[in-house]
Amino acid sequence: MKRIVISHWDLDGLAGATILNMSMKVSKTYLSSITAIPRYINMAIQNIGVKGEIWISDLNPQPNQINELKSLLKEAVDRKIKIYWFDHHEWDKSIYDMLIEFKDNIWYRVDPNTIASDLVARYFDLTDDNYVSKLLELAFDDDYFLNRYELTIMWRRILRWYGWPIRYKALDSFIKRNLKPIWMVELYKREVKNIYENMIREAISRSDTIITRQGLKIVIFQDVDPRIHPGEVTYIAKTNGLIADIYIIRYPRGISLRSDYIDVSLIARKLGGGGHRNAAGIPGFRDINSLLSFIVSLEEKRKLRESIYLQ
Ligand SMILES: [Mn+2]
Repeated sequence: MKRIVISHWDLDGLAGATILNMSMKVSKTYLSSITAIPRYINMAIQNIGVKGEIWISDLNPQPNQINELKSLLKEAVDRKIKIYWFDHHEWDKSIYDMLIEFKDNIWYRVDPNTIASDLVARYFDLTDDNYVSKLLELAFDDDYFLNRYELTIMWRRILRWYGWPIRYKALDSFIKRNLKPIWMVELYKREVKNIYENMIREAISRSDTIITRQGLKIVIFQDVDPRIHPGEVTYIAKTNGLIADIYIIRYPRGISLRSDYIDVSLIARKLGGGGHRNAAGIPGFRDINSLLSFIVSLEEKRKLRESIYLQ
């Protein structure tokens, strides 16, 4: 029986994929982005053939992928392939509704109060394992943007900077229980650190500030290089006194939304994306004007104010 892992490529995703590889015999691991979920599920199904398992971690299915996912799940049922899915992003209700008819074939655990790799570790009862707890600490540090360790920042930047081959190389090091391989440290010092920090400063210098009629302050970072992490731009902007209610980071292939107290996942979900309350994204969406008018319409309906939360 073949077992395939599909996981996100960031630290939480890599940690989840690592724990799955440590806990079971895995024939193949695919690292994926949110938009590529259906493509990799399809590849996994073709690769397995008949009878097997697909384990997914740290990836949230998008409402616009529903039809594609539904036909893939039907194929998985026909081929006796069972799916296990761990995630910590908010899933749209339409996804849960679609999954009902597949309840014998798909097992999922979605808990926005933690990270996906923590759910995986708990499933395999590995949270007390020394190496696993270090891995989880790193993933928490990245996902909650605590930045307590320089190692977190190094990995976050390296994983964004170099793309797929380096992400697989990182996974390989993690599976070999090496969280700080020399190749990564050298690459970071030689090629990433300075250029990355310059790019963040440059993105901040080109930002636009908009204040809506109701007084909502929105900062837009236009055309940001995809290698720059949205949390880092926002974090450094805030440190420099650029304070806003909502931050919009516009990438060549999508938009990221950040806020300290407004539920931006509400905005993202309505426009075909998703995420968390204070960090969400809309893959493939770039139309700032319609995004702004949508935010204003929510604000006028007082939806955004109702979403304001205190932590
Ligand atoms: Mn992730």
